[in-house]
Amino acid sequence: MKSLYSIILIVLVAVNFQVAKAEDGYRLWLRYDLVADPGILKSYNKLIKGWIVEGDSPVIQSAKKELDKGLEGLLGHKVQSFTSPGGNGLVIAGTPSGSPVVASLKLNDKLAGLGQEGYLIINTKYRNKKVIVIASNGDAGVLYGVFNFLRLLQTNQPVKSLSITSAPKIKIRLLNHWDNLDRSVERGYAGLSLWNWETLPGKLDERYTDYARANASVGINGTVLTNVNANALILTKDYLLKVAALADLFRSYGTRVYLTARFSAPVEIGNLKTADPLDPDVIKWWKAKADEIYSYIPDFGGFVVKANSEGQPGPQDYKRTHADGANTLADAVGPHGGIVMWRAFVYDNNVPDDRAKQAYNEFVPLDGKFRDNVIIQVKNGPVDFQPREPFHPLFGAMPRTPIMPELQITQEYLGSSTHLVYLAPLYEECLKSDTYAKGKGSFVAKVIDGSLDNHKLTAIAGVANTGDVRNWTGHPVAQSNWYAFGRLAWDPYLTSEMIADEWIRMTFSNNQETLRTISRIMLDSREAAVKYMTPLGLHHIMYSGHHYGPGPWVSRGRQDWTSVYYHKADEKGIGFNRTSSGSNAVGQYFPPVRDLYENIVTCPENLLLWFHHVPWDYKMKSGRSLWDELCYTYHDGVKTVQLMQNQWESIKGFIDNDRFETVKTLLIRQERDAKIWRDGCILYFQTFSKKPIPADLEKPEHDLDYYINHKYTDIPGIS
Ligand code: BDP
Repeated sequence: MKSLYSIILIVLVAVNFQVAKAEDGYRLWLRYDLVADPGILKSYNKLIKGWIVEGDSPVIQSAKKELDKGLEGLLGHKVQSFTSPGGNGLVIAGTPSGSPVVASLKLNDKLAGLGQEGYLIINTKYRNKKVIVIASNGDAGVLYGVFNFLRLLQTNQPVKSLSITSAPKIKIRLLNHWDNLDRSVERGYAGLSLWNWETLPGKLDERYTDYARANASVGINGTVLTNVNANALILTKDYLLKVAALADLFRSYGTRVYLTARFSAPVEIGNLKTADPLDPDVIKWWKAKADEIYSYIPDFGGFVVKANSEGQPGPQDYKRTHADGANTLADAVGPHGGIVMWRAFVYDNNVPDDRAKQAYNEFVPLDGKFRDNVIIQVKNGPVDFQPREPFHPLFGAMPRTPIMPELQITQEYLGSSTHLVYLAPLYEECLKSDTYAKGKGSFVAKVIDGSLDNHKLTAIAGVANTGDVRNWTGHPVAQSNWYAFGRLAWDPYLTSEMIADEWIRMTFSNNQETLRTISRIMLDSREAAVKYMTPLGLHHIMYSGHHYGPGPWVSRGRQDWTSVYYHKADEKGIGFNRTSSGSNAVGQYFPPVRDLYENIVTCPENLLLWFHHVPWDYKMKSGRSLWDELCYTYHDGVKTVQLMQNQWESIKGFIDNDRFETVKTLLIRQERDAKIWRDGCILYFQTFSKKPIPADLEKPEHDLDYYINHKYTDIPGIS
């Protein structure tokens, strides 16, 4: 009998082991597996004997659940919860108002200035016993503190003498979902929308909770559920009740819900004859709609609006300005505490001399004309989420108006969910750009955290890369872009290296060699993509139907949707002259940035063709001609992908096989596609330069026609 039990036990343990080892990526960076290093595990077990979290609010309940789950997984056994403190080694979490124990620690001085979301984590003594305290002024801060504490354990940091204070530098930190009501996702490459409108409000999928947990773990506190190309139906009662069900759930993780508003909604669902923002009936309609929304969702965050852009309706249809439009909506949600995020990604039906200038031209004259609860949402660069763009000239140029950046997490122009591209360096490049708006040190990060122009309303948005595929983002490493966005939204001064380090430790392993290798791959990946797609400042040369592969030859249709409009290659040279002798887009930047870009000698080479039309035999800093440099840079990009493949191979056996094989397979495709980009572009540009590809470089495998006609059969969302 005994041996039968032993066999059953062994089988159970083995099955368990298998389950623990199977890594489908669903758990993201919140895996909470047993701490692998025995010494570190021992030290944690010595220091952590139990926990006590006082308070009853839904957010505090979430904090309790997370701490319980996290500690059990990481320490390998259930860690006892207490109702009153007594012994050594308790983790105490709460607010002074909700937790008598935290109140008795008299932390008010230390908590002052941390707001409702900031927190501190310290080792201290309670009635002479050693404890770890996670305290905040607000419940959300307690939850964020708990996640930070668990992160310390997940990343194997010492927790013996903690003295952490952390508070978000940006108030509203949002994911923007470009999700449609039929569950398709615009520029989504990870399956269907997370929001199952069909089964809402009745069924609350477990995924909604895990989504909210993931967001809260990095401090994301808002989610815009719907596509910027909006459908007015979302503002009808039936849909609003579904939204309310999500809002109720997300609230317990400190997350507010926002929606996109279709400007013509008063006509489409309100039966009005006009959507003119100054029409009294339209004003009344928006107010009533806002009142209705707040009756279902008392903490509704507000609206995101894409107006008069790419065919979307807007105030200009009625000869009104963006400010008129934004203010009408702002007046409707304002009394309830809501905001309007009005997008500056605009371009009308008349093709401008330079699309890159349009947002600045339309918005700068409106500075100071928006209500206090309006914030202007500006893409990181002046064209459209390209692999590399200079920072948007609107940053710093509207001092009397709050400005928020919109970053793209989904990899629309960066290989969708097939290419491994870690985006933190792209975000960081923008955030750390110096606008010189108020002299040296006027970084984009300072514009958006409100410190440069003294704004209280601050926000940041990332276009989400999530979907209903099991691992949320398709490519396992694409999860890091969601993570990195959240971390930078909390603190735009963090570095890509730090963020990658945390994410790899939590997602893959704390093993030094593995960590170093994955980190190297990730940190090199964005530059590699720029090099094999759009080197030296080239941009918008992707295929037109999908944005996955190359299409420098695209020349038909609306001019500013073609590639030839942007690269302007001819027998003389290549690049868009945006200097004072061209479109003068450089004039939208403050000096000395303007002068830096204006001068071909000082213009950074990685933006050269963004700002200059450059002769093919222009001598580059390397001593090579522009043509040769272009060829070498394209080749460098492919070489980096090959190096990434070798590096990945070296960690075989050090991480789970599932994710190892998935990434390996995707890297093979990435190499293939990088070559398609490289060879397609080089062959096409060669028809203008009429110069040979340098002799030491690998020759293209096919002729230009092959690349022009290439069809992908294995890329999500592309057929
Ligand atoms: C472009 C996308 C398009 C979006 C648009 C936007 O291709 O799908 O609707 O941005 O941001 O990059 O409005």
